[in-house]
Amino acid sequence: MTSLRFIILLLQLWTVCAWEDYKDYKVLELQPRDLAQQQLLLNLDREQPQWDYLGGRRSATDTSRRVLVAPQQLQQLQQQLQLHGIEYKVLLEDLAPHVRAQRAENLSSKAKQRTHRIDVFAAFYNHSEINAYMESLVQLYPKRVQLKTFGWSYEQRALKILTISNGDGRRNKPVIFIDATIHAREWIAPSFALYIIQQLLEQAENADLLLNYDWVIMPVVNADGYEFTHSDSRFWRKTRKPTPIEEHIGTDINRNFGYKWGDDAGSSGDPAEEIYRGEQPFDQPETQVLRDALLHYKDRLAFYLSLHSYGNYLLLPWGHTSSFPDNYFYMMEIADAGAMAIIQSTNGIYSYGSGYHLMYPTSGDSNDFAVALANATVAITMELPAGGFLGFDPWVTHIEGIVTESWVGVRAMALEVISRGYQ
Ligand code: 0X9
Ligand code: ZN
Repeated sequence: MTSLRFIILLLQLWTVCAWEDYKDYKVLELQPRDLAQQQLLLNLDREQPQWDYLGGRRSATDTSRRVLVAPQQLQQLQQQLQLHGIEYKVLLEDLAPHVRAQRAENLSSKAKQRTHRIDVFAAFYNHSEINAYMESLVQLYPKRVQLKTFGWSYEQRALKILTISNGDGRRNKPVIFIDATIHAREWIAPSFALYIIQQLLEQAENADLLLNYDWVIMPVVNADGYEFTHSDSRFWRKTRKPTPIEEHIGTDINRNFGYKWGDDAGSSGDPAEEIYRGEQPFDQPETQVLRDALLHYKDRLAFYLSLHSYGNYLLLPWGHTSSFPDNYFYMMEIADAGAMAIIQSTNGIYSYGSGYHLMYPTSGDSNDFAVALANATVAITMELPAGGFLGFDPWVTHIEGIVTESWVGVRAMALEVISRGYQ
């Protein structure tokens, strides 16, 4: 064995050791009977941080909820469900083989690839692969692509933002700004960001999207968390910066923005929770980078789109209050164009409206910040479709279907923004 192969083997062994295998973690499918029970699950989700994602809906037509439960927490959850009369079944007895199979699918699919061009449909890529790919685009399209490191993550990963133009040399066009991977485990989001990049650079039919607008794309905001989902713990959501409580790591970037930060209805001050807002607004370097990037484009931000999963939603501001921004109906028309285009192409159903009303209150999220403090005319948080057992974990074989459908929606929304002219 050559020494290089030996080193690779050691590295592989090391990643296997670090890997959280989710042995005996169960996936429960809950069937709330009515709206009251759905609300109850949302409340339980808030009160009991150990049960992740009780409130999340898979799609408009599916009223069931799925939840990941650690072996030591199963009994307590079952008791709660029985107490409230909520029906459930055990969908998966042990998540470990599923996580293993998905990891194997992804690694073997990547091993087969021979070109430097990222094949979006063939695998999920980690942070360094995505950065390397963006670097290669600068070489390939020197007149159309700019890549800037806007800052570094807590663990010192370069946070890169790509600007795509049509190369006509016109400066300061209005901007369509897209970010992805604020939440680490939402793997379909960076894949979709990469697909959008390829559509804009490689497909001549999309030239209309670049005539009077530049596209600014940040595929991985939460670089440390995302890397951690590849190397250690597939369902990690937050950043990786320690909190004041030693056993709890990470902050939710989407509660860490400094507009209406700190409201208990839409975020948590408890580092144990998945929606922990941090000790101070913007105390996460990743939030600072996204803030600075949005402020950089402040007076030409025609459309801010934040890619998340899951649930098939186009969420508009506000998240922090039940009232609506001044141009809410303008934003609704943009969302309507996206939802209609998707239903016509695949029958996919998206719900759209204010995040507060459609999903749950959020305070300190990027969407509200973009509108309130970075003057975005339109801001939409797009919750892409669910996949896999938990919604965040589509199989590689499902990437193509999800990203091609989503592109139909994003293209239609961008065209709607463009046809109305930047206002
Ligand atoms: O909770 C979040 O941050 C987002 N959902 S996710 O499942 N991807 O975590 C929703 C953000 C919603 N934004 C507004 N309500 N404005
Ligand atoms: Zn998210």
